Amino acid sequence: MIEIHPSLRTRKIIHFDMDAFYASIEVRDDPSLRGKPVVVGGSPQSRAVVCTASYEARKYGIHSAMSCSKAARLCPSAIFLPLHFEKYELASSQIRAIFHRYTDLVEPLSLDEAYLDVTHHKEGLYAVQIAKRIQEEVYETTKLTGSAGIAPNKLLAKIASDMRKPHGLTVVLPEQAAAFMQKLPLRKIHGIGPVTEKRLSDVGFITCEDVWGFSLEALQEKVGTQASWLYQSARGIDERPVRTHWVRKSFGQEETFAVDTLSVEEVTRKLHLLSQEVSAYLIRKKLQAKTVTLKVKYEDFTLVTRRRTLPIPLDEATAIDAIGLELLTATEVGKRKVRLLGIAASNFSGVPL
Ligand code: TTP
Ligand code: MG
Repeated sequence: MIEIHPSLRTRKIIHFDMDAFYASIEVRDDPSLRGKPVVVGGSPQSRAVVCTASYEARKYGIHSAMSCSKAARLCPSAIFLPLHFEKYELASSQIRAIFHRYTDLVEPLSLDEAYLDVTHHKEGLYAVQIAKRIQEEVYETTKLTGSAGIAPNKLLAKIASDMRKPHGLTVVLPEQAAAFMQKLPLRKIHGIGPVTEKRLSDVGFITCEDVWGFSLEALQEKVGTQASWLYQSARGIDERPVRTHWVRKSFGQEETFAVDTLSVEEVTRKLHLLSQEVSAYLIRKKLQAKTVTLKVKYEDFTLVTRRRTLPIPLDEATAIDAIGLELLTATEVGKRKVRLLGIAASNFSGVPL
């Protein structure tokens, strides 16, 4: 008899995610693009990056965040399109209105995806029926397809929605949670990015199953403060509620240089401007931040961040700028060409979390 964690018995969560969202919208609006490799983001002659690519383009190895010039090398016949945010925002608001027909508990994650808590549905529909209806209504309204994951929590639902794209539907029942996670790479857990993945693989953790043999105490020795979260996530346990109101936890601005630069002066000038924008936001929102994070992307796309937390919260541009300058000295700016610079404020005081 397998033991099922009690939290897996209490809720029904859907994660809904549109398929190749920006690209599908462009194809819908220009049927001559159908079946072709389409890349949305900008021109391969510019320094634009890929925002998304149609599934036909993905077969060539093209993916989000790759430079458009590289995408063009991988697939010379690809069609490159600029962004049309008004269209994406319209489709996004249409799908959100459909979600709200079924539950008030909707947590959007981005323009094209959301968690829905459908535990208490007014008409008593099963979660799978709701997900199917949403797929149908989304298609009728927008002529776009989306995929759904249905599970007892957000962690499982998010992984599930990605398993049968496009237009897929994947259900994970409470008794399947552990087996569903078992063979998955830890990287599939929302929140484990490349850096954490590397840190975990360095201590021998590649799949969820690798974590199972360790007690919480033993995990603490290996991964420190992340132990409890990892212990639970690797078993498919996640008790986070679906949150309808997000409190912003950080605000940052970043910019790509027109040409990669070695000039400290140019980077400093940009930092000055970005600090002013971040400060203006904080002041407008009556927020003060204790942590400032500097982000530098070098010409080879390697990314470093440098962070400082202060005893006293701040919002002034000169203060943010000064910390940014100090953090710059801990990078290789001036020695390596810089592609992008960013500065962010976080750890706000005076806001309820
Ligand atoms: P995703 O849901 O990650 O991707 P997708 O909808 O294009 O494809 P999939 O079928 O795999 O879900 O992101 C939604 C949209 O957000 C995407 O269409 C474009 C935008 N986006 C970016 O602008 N930059 C990025 O790096 C990513 C990942 C997405
Ligand atoms: Mg998507």
